[in-house]
Amino acid sequence: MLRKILIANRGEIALRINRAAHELGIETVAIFSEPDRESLHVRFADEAFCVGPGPVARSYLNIPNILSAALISGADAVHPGYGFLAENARFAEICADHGLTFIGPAPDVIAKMGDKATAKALMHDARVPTTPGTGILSDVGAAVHAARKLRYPVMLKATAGGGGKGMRVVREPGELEHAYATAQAEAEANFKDGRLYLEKLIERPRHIEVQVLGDTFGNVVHVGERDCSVQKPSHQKLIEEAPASELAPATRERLHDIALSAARAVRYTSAGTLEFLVAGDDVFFMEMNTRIQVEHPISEVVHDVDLVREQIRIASGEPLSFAQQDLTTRGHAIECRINAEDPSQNFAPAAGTLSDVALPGGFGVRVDSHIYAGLQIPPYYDSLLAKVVAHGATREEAIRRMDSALAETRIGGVHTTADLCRSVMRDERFIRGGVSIDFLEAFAAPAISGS
Ligand code: MV4
Repeated sequence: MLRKILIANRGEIALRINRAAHELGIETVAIFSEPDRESLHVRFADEAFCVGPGPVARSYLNIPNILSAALISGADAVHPGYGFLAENARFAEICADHGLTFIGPAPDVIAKMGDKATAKALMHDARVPTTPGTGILSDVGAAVHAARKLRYPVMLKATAGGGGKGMRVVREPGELEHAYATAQAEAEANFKDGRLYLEKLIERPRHIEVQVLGDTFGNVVHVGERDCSVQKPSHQKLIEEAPASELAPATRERLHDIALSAARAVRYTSAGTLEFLVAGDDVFFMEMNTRIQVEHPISEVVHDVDLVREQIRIASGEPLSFAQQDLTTRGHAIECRINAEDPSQNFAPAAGTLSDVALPGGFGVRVDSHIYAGLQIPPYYDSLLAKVVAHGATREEAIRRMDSALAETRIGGVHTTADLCRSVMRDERFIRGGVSIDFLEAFAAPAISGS
């Protein structure tokens, strides 16, 4: 087993990793930026190193400083969490070059999945269903030709993208030239890679993803699916649930089988997520995330599996602690992300100092959070304050439990998404289940327009 893990992250996920490591008897090393000096992730770790000032490029993305902290502390492994360096293949490689175990998949798998057109081609070859579309487009002429063949509406996507940047819906031929130019410019500006590809637009799909785990002995299991259709206009998830509701049993089984073949095709190790667009009984591979995800706790509570512990075990060269047939799905779980942002201002991040803080608890409620009264929210990082997870025997029970948990939640000093999440728990379309990715846009429109 590993002896000492450097946690290359901050906030709630750094606490989550710290707990899993300590439970396994593994020592931890925190890193922090200057404004994060008083953070809980620093206080709870066995050692901590300042890696630079607030801006991420100078601290949490500063590879030389993070590596120095790892080597000086004598850590034997690095857990990247999510965001920051979690899907940076070069960082994973540099860790290995310095004798540090990167707690995640192999660098070449991260790189392949990071390039969306490559990932899609790879998955297509592995007989995973993908959205009808093209490879990399040579120019706008190729796009015009391909769009005519696919038939409108279509979607332009940046191969370096993911998460919505450099993406354009094109409903008719007259819009294509402008969409191509702006998507390319956006991708070039954000990723220094303007290459685009084209897909048939899937209308009103749901975003359903499958959690997988692979060990170094070739064992691959799935830990069920999550429905993450309730997303902000920026494509950031707000509410997730496990299992997905209103999914035909045969479609669910097919989704799981597809995810397993996909993970096996790349000899996947560690925790990963395969994202799909689901429309009726049709399933299309979208992308694979080669990290632990924000919403992993809902899969943990319905399957009674500690995904971060499994990541650490796998990186230590241990086999998975269970087989597929040992897993059962028990009840239903929902996660609400409580962010420091103002839903009425198009989810603008709200910096400030937290005054009153009271987080919910009780039977079937789990809260993953790093906040306390008096904490200053720095402007440099993502705005997640707390993940509230409600687990119930049924979806109805989980929704009611979440509603009470959110009613208990008091966070003063900044705007948060708690009230918006509570309104969703009381929305009849959400309660009915199976909403598509367009749900929140329509739901939040009155709040966003201020009426
Ligand atoms: C799509 C799509 C419809 N058709 N692809 C959004 C982020 C990026 N990962 C891919 N995304 C989409 N790809 C085709 N062919 C719709 C989306 C999409 C979306 C997907 C999941 C969750 C929320 C979304 C919001 C808008 C668009």
